[in-house]
Amino acid sequence: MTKMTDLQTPFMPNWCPGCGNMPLWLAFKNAAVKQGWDNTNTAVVAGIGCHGHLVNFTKLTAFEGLHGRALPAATGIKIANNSLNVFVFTGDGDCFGEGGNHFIHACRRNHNLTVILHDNGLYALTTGQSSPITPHDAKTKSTPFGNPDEPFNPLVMAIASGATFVARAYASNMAQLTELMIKANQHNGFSFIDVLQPCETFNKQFTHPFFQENTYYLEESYDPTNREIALTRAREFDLKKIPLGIFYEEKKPAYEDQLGYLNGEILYKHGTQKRDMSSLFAKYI
Ligand SMILES: Cc1ncc(C[n+]2csc(CCOP(=O)(O)OP(=O)(O)O)c2C)c(N)n1
Repeated sequence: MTKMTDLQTPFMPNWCPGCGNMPLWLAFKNAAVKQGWDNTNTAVVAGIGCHGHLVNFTKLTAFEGLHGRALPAATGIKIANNSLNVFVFTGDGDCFGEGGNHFIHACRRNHNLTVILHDNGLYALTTGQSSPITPHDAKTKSTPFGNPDEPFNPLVMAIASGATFVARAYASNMAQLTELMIKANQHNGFSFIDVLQPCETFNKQFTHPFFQENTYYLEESYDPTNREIALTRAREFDLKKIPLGIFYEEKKPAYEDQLGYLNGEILYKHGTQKRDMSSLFAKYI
């Protein structure tokens, strides 16, 4: 059983007032308490950015590496110990800018990871430059005359690249986000939640009122098993009517299930054969 106090560290969040990281973090901790995630069974990996501070405020086994490189670190952790729940907390800059290449391949390989995108539509920690998710024409610190780039659609990227659980949420709908995080974690394979969140300080477009007015949940009758329909619904992001919910779900073996040499064992416990390498080294040294 995990208690809220078990997840506490000596550090208090230093996010700006109103930051969407706060409800996202609380939703995650609520999920951890419900599911019994603790530092013996769960690892969290974060990218670099305001979102990455989450690992300092959450007492779970954690790793924060280089900007954009959360996914390769998480992939290594999961392959080494397939019994762990592995969560990746990443920003829209971290995931699709610096880490874009890692994202498409982690989706393609269907690694059994739960990836949570803190989607505030810009680079927050470095004070508000455009990211690959910033809408076309948006004025940011690095695009004062309007963004000339076209943005990626995170859900379309995930579905097209091979992710097998793809969802969108709004950070302040905490109860729904908690349930979604639990479902995403229970999914066997690459699960991705695009969490829309405001950056009150630098993003004057994506505010709390904006998300409250312009988001709605996919219909109860929506069938997430059809990839073509999922792609069509994912493209519905027209800033006036943004659907939330589970867009796509596919049952398929995860990468880690297919490592035949492990015979179902955990890699770090797998018997290591000691080999004498001295004659090989002697050839080169
Ligand atoms: C390789 C590299 N490039 C750039 C930076 C500078 N940098 C640090 S955080 C950051 C922006 C992070 O934005 P995002 O991933 O969207 O996270 P947020 O701060 O919005 O949570 C950048 C560009 C860096 N640390 N490393």
